[in-house]
Amino acid sequence: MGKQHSCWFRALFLLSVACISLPSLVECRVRHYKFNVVMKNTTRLCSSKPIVTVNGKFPGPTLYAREDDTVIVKVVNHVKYNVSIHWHGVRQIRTGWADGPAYITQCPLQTGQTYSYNFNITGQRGTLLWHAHILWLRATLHGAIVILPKLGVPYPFPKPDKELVVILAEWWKSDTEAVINEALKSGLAPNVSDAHTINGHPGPVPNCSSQGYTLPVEGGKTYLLRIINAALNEELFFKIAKHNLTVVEVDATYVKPLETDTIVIAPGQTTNALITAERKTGKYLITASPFMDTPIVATDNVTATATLHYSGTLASSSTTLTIPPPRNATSVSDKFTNSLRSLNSKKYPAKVPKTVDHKLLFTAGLGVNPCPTCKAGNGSRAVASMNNITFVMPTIALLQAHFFNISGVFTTDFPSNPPTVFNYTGTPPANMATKNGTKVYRLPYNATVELVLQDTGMIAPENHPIHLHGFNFFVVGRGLGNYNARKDSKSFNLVDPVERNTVGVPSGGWTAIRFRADNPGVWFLHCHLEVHTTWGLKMAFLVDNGKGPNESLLPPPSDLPKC
Ligand SMILES: *[C@@H]1O[C@H](CO)[C@@H](O)[C@H](O)[C@H]1NC(C)=O
Ligand SMILES: *[C@@H]1O[C@H](CO)[C@@H](O)[C@H](O)[C@H]1NC(C)=O
Ligand SMILES: *[C@@H]1O[C@H](CO)[C@@H](O)[C@H](O)[C@H]1NC(C)=O
Ligand SMILES: *[C@@H]1O[C@H](CO)[C@@H](O)[C@H](O)[C@H]1NC(C)=O
Ligand SMILES: *[C@@H]1O[C@H](CO)[C@@H](O)[C@H](O)[C@H]1NC(C)=O
Ligand SMILES: *[C@@H]1O[C@H](CO)[C@@H](O)[C@H](O)[C@H]1NC(C)=O
Ligand SMILES: *[C@@H]1O[C@H](CO)[C@@H](O)[C@H](O)[C@H]1NC(C)=O
Ligand SMILES: *[C@@H]1O[C@H](CO)[C@@H](O)[C@H](O)[C@H]1NC(C)=O
Ligand SMILES: *[C@@H]1O[C@H](CO)[C@@H](O)[C@H](O)[C@H]1NC(C)=O
Ligand SMILES: *[C@@H]1O[C@H](CO)[C@@H](O)[C@H](O)[C@H]1NC(C)=O
Ligand SMILES: *[C@@H]1O[C@H](CO)[C@@H](O)[C@H](O)[C@H]1NC(C)=O
Ligand SMILES: *[C@@H]1O[C@H](CO)[C@@H](O)[C@H](O)[C@H]1NC(C)=O
Ligand SMILES: [Cu+2]
Repeated sequence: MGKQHSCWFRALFLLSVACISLPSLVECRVRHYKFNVVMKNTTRLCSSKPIVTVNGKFPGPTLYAREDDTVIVKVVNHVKYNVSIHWHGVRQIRTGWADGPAYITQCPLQTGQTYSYNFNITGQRGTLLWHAHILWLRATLHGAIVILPKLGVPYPFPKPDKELVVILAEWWKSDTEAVINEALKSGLAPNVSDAHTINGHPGPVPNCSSQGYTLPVEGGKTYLLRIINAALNEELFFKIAKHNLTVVEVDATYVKPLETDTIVIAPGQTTNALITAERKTGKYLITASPFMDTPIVATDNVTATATLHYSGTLASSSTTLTIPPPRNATSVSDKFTNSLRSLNSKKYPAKVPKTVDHKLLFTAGLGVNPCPTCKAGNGSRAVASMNNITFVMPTIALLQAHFFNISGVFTTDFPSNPPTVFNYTGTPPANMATKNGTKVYRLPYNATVELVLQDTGMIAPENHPIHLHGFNFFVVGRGLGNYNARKDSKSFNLVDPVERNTVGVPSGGWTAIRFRADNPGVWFLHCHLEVHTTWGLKMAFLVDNGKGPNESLLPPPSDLPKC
């Protein structure tokens, strides 16, 4: 493991007390990384454009750590944009200052500024991702986080011969900031991407020498694919010709092994799957294609392709093909989603809250507000909201305002239920206007929360992958239509529901999650389709400090960027 060596040597040179004693001399408990945010001219789809990258790489560098390690990432911003980085899914217990969403937990790093994200990885192992959490920079500013189990602790599944990171993303020929700015001006939806990518490559493109990414395998061996959806706006189907995948983990939590020929993965989600190279020889097509079951919502319909290439197979031999599901294959998505279960073993129990202190129902959907300057939108603009509140970004971070008692930045009156009851999944009301606000929902330390996320038919019903910062949650229920507390709560799974940090609210339906508010701070909850986040589908929970030791938010680091 070259990574750990370099980590050890670096730690030695820095004379930090970073490394633990013998016998694991090459093991490092403090992992130092340096992220230089720089522009890089990159060629994809046969055209070159400058993109924002970490260390000139697309996708960015993989961050390796072990459970219980300390991670210190020194980020230096060399580009013209304001930047912040989020460690998606890392719980950040008491260290909200290192979470990353701009204006929620920190002010961004302005050009020339440096900030060291310093956090521990506690009680988590598996695959997560890091990504920019400001503007649309996430399109190219992202990479994998690989958290290995503690030294000497095995996986609860057969040890793979090798591990491979597979990052799915979207590529625009244009500059992505130009794409979203154009949309905000017009009031309409932004242009869809021009290609999907697998580890940075779209696959063969007409008139282009690009052949797509190659995953090399040896016959008979087993591989752990660490699959990440880093796309901005699209849920994806992922498939490999003539090979099944056995899912063993999602969002860095172990699941009961699930064998499938297709996985569904939303932006922000991660999936670890075992694949056995049981074909001995040949080349097999790998596809990443969009899942979208709302007919009027445009998607990038270009399937990204890569090749599973057995060693010893001639480059000239033909590739065994596979047909990806159609973009409206709800049944494929439902089957996969409904089959996921927590491993819930003795060693990795599912600690589902059995009683609930705060029962919440949040609608998640779109809306239409007036916009006199939006010519293309006929004087109105598409927006999005939760419980009819279109979240307005503050100009200083909520966490700062909370910690330093700065008033006037946010209010704590985010509604626990929709302010107006209507047939959420029926014909939407004629008035689709929303209300602006910077509102949070306040929770005492250690409170248990049940949150039902209810899709609405405003403009159109749509699947929303909702991401919660600072916590994992259990997905205890899911259904179509309007959530009916009396009837639907009876069928909740409180035994082995899947534990995640990002969950899809089905189009025209609802999802119920439970979590324990055992992490003090301010935690963002938002749709992980970047277009919906931009339009305002976001809010935050404010979790108070507890009374005991180790139950308070730590003070901010001295290099925390200022607004
Ligand atoms: C990067 O690409 C742009 C065109 O997109 C070009 O104008 C510029 O000269 C290139 N820069 C470098 C260093 O190649
Ligand atoms: C990380 O854990 C170590 C060891 O328990 C502790 O000393 C340190 O303060 C923690 N760091 C943060 C940022 O919480
Ligand atoms: C968006 O698409 C339209 C139509 O294809 C095109 O004219 C426009 O230039 C695109 N916008 C950007 C920012 O690429
Ligand atoms: C590819 O090149 C051919 C001939 O040069 C041209 O006719 C065709 O339009 C090009 N296709 C694309 C997608 O650019
Ligand atoms: C793949 O898994 C499915 C179950 O999802 C099973 O029906 C099928 O037989 C398996 N195919 C192969 C090639 O193992
Ligand atoms: C993608 O496919 C859907 C239907 O399958 C279609 O409505 C939509 O226009 C297509 N998008 C583009 C950009 O071609
Ligand atoms: C999916 O879309 C196709 C047209 O693109 C349509 O024929 C088919 O009925 C749709 N399937 C579902 C399940 O809606
Ligand atoms: C809502 O906030 C947006 C900025 O986020 C602003 O453009 C708009 O005018 C506001 N609308 C109202 C009714 O205040
Ligand atoms: C809501 O609308 C749906 C679709 O039109 C309809 O089937 C359902 O009966 C309505 N529910 C109520 C409570 O009115
Ligand atoms: C949302 O708020 C707007 C502005 O106050 C109001 O006009 C609209 O009726 C509300 N809609 C719902 C569904 O609560
Ligand atoms: C949190 O609440 C649970 C009961 O819901 C209790 O067992 C536990 O001790 C509490 N933890 C703390 C740190 O207060
Ligand atoms: C960058 O962030 C600072 C601090 O929040 C802000 O004042 C400034 O306007 C931002 N710059 C841009 C270009 O948005
Ligand atoms: Cu959404």
